[in-house]
Amino acid sequence: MILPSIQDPRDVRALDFEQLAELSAEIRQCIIDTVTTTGGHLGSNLGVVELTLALHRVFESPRDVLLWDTGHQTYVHKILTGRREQFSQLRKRGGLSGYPSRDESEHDWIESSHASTALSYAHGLSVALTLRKELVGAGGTRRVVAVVGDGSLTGGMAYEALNNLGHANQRVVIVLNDNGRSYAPTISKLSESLTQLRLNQTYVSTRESLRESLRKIPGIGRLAYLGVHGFTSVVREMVTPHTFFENLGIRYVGPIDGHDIAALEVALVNAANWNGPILVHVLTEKGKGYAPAVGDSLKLHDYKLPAHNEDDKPLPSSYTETFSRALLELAEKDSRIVALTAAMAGPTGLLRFEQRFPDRFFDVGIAEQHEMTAAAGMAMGGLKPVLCVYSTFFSRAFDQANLDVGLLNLPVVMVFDRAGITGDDGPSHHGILDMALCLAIPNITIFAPSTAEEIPGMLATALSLSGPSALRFPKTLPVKIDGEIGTGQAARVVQRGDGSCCVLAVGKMTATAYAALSQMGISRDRITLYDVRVLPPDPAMIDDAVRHQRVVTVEDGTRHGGAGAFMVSAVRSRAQELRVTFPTTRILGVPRAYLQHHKADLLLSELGLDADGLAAAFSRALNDEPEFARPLPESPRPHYL
Ligand SMILES: Cc1ncc(C[n+]2csc(CCOP(=O)(O)OP(=O)(O)O)c2C)c(N)n1
Repeated sequence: MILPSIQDPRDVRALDFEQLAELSAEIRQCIIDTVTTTGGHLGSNLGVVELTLALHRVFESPRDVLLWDTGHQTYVHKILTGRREQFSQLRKRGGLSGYPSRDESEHDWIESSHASTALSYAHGLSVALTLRKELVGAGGTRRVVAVVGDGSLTGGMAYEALNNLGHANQRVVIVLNDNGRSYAPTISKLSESLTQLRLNQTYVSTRESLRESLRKIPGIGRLAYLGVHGFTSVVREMVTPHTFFENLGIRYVGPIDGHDIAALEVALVNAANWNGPILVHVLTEKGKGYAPAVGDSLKLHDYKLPAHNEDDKPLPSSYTETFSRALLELAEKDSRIVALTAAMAGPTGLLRFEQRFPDRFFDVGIAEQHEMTAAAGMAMGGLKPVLCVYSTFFSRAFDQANLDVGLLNLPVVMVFDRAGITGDDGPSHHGILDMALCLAIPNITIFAPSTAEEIPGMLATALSLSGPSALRFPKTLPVKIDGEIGTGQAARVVQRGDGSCCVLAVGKMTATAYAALSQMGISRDRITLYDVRVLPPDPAMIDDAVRHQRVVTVEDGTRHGGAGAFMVSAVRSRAQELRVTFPTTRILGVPRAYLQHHKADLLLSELGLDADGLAAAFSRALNDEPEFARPLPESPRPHYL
């Protein structure tokens, strides 16, 4: 075994190619063993084993800055940078994050995990190192390297950065890790032409004959035989990707076999010496070495533990699945309904729609901003667009939702899956801002189903509106609550109390609040519980809340500027209008903090947002005891260059 001796990237520089092949196999096994028990990005990481080894052999991290776009493909990097022993604790509380983390290692620079940012960070860091006279060629010896997937290259930010890097001639090595896929095959013309290059028989045979002739030249040896310059100049004349990048001012090299460490090293060494931005196009196989991943196009990306929810095939009763079926049913009856996704058709429940209505389904690439404004255009043209996105990625498209959709009052239905605290993926993936962001859009109607059964009616109502709407639901499996399903935009009384306290619960927190009441003995009779269902809130509910002595709001999003704050403000305004005494108010929700990775249920319980926590909070409210402040999780971020 070689792997146990790898404590630091320097250790891999000492190995020969035979040992590297052995190490690659060991790393793959380690990743398979771990990820099939912890869940995580299996396919993406198995594809970059050799690439990561080559990068750490050619560049000297952390002196050279290695940036990983999205960061879901950094397991090998973690294993090589002193974290092998903690790797079994991947995505577990107190264990390694599933993304790069500055808290974990000085080898990790960025941790955004929303795609398409690395090239912009690279530009900024390269500028900073230039001004500090530390960049190679600018008086120093350091380099900036950004690895970006072909999927992440479909995002607008990546193009903005390419444009800027090329124009500024800023010295950065860009490694395009092209496996032809994001979750599903990558949707972009550029990707298509990259794929053609991969499949181009003339190119392949030319490359082979070139390799053969090089091999035969005495004294040149393996490096020249693998040298990129020779055959890329031939390729350059034949196929298009280089023109795309070079017209932007970025030197193009490739494509290089991403599983051939020697070839990668030659290409990277050459690129490191290029005085300007240069892109090394590397072909990798997603899921390499794990047959079930290679064979399954959708599971390839993300390995979900069977005990949880196999995301791409949602369980029959999940919110996503209920939405998926409801959309299909409505779309059968109304041909104006179209659906959009930003490269996540499977996880957002659109596969069925795509199959049934291929002409009405649009995968726009990892491009949420464009997705939103494209939906606006479709609505303007008389269609009824349903735009599906994870709650966390909606933040990307806020400006477009506000000004391109909202300002024009266009009937776009935005569907936010994975709303609320999501868990294992950590701070960047919690869906805790969508409510606060949407409430800032003056004319939007937001539907928050408390149970999956609410979804079909809410979706139908949303599609009947003449302006924008949002439907937000969580990943967790739904629960049932007593009583009828709500209708239209009305709130729903779940339980009527004696006027002491009115609890206004949003979405899935209604069930938690209901469970809390059952723990409260006779004091539960003092509480009225509402399933808020829609925001801005039902005026009848606010009128009723005003007549209570106390109002407590509960949500699984930020409590600052979220649904609770909005409803409390409505209660106060109404009390003023009616000239009655304000009820005392409390807002329960997610504090202002970056919440680290942990199981969603456990995070909610730490925040006092489980049934026990809510029962205690309701009792404190009834007794007029102060709500105690919970210590906020710290998120220290070291700064280094
Ligand atoms: C803004 C944004 N939207 C969606 C996602 C979800 N997501 C995570 S990885 C991924 C696919 C990335 O594809 P690629 O960059 O080609 O990497 P690969 O996994 O194929 O190596 C997507 C869509 C994200 N991280 N960020």
